[in-house]
Amino acid sequence: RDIAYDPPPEAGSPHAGAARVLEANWTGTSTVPSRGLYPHQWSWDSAFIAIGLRHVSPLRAQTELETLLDAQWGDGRIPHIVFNPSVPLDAYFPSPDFWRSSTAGRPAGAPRTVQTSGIVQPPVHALAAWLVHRADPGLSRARGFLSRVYPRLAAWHRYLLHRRDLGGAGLASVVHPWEQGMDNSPCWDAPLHRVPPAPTRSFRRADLDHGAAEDRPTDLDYGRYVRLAADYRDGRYADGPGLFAVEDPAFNALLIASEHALAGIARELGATGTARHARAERLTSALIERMWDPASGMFLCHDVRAGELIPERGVSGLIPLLLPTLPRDIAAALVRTAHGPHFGLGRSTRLVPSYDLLGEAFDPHRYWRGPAWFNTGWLLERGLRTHGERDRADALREAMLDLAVASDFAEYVDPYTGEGCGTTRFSWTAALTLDLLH
Ligand code: 9YW
Repeated sequence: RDIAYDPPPEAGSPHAGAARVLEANWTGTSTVPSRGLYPHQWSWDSAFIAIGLRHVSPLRAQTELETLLDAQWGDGRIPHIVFNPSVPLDAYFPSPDFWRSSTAGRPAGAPRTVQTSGIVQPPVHALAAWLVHRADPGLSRARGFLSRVYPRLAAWHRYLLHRRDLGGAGLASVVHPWEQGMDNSPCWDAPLHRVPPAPTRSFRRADLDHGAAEDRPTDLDYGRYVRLAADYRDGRYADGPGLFAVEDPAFNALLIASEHALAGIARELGATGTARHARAERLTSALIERMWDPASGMFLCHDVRAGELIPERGVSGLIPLLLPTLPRDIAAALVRTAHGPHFGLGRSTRLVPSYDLLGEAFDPHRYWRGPAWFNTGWLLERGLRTHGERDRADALREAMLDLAVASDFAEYVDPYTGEGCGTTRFSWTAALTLDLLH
């Protein structure tokens, strides 16, 4: 008879519920963000998913990242979507025939065997790979996990730090709002204004088949997204000055955190990692110099085209709290801002909203214009813990666990009431719940 010294989680527990979501969204080689709305593999979703999956199956977590990295382009970029060939073309827009990665002479060394988008998403991958390794170092070593992923992750960071240094400050720029991952954040309104929208009748939005229109970006937003992506594609995904180039604090903070993780990976593989830590420090200084706004007590996005900070408070400006070597006064100011009137933690909100509660564009239900998301909550929770704010981190953790379970792992929630919005059984919500439970 089997003796279960380490009993499995109880059937009705949050742990079991979250694991079930990831099981249902697993395709055999990776995890879809959600079965209906997002039926392919997404880049930063996979990184967050791997961070949670490592507690259930380190093998699946490694495979998740390996599948994504198999779709890496020759120039080092990791595409934001890897398409599942068995999903019908009209299930998601923009589909592979829009991006044309594997046709038209394969731009910038796009892979031959899989179809992908041509833009990127935030670089959470090296951080995820390092955490996944540490969950089961024996398995990782036996499979040569780190030695296989390290050169790819290094090429990814090289791409971002060289080809994407569009502002010349040593930081990475995003060339599309989808790249930063917070699609319709009010931070993008000003720079997007320069982009002439593609006509609405030139594309069909599959997202509205699954999500309520008032919870999603508008048609005008979509017209601009389509125009920007089509221009980038038509320029064969060459990186240079375009209509939209923004340095974003969360994107760059995640790059810095991942650079520190790469140093850890390098050390594990017998190198020193010193140069990587040093680069991460240089990036941290550049981030502060370029995007810290003492008057707002947070980081702001830098519009590279206009050469100025964007005067909108988005949650991405709090995410650098994740960085352990942030100067003390900056970390303290970020903690105050998160718990002040603009984000309301510990006062009016249950989870950190994606945008300024007092901002003109605030809408508690519309996607990245106010609702609270679990990935940004998780990053902030880690940041609070890193800077010794245990009680506040515990409070945020409790709220996240409560709301994730109560909302059936919603994609995002109303920051005041915690009511679920968007889709349910969303993979990164389940994965990060698992991570918080460990
Ligand atoms: C879309 C998959 C992606 C996330 C993004 C989120 C959304 C795609 O879904 O974008 O169709 O709007 O904004 O961060 O990676 O979960």
